[in-house]
Amino acid sequence: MKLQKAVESGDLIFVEAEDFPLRGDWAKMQSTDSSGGAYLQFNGKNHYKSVDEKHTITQEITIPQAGSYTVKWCMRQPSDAEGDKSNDIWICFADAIQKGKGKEITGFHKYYGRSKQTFGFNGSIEMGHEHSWLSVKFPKPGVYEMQISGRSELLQVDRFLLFKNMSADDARELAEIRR
Ligand SMILES: [Ca+2]
Repeated sequence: MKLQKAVESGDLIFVEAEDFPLRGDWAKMQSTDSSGGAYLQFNGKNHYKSVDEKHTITQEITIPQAGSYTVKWCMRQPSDAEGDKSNDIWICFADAIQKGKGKEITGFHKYYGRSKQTFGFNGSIEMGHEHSWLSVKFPKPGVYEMQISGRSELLQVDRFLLFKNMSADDARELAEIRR
């Protein structure tokens, strides 16, 4: 019931990665161990330096209430990847207010996590040499654009979670209930 309440109140929003329209070297993979039965995999080369428009995909998300949300994801690295390889994307919420370390930031940022074997709940941005959770403020209810772009090869994204009025541990717990 707690999960249903969080979703209905708009405090918790799930965005399945496989619902993004495919573009560039992103591929949809079917898998029973992922939420919604599928995930996205980036089959392109590494794009560590800058965002490549060819691999940028945009999804419209509906935000029921104004507010500031923390952005986490469930991701997985291929099992034979080195520890910090195949673990990141570029992310941008162009028409909302993005914040890292409490400061307003703009454009795309590196967004990363670490998890092997299973899809792990995590997600931070790197701004220069600083690391931070990503927070996004939506000034009013409505439809906003969420963009991701390929950064490291073979990275797997199951879904994103946007949440407010709860801790990350609460969000992780609710995410585990809704596989
Ligand atoms: Ca999924």
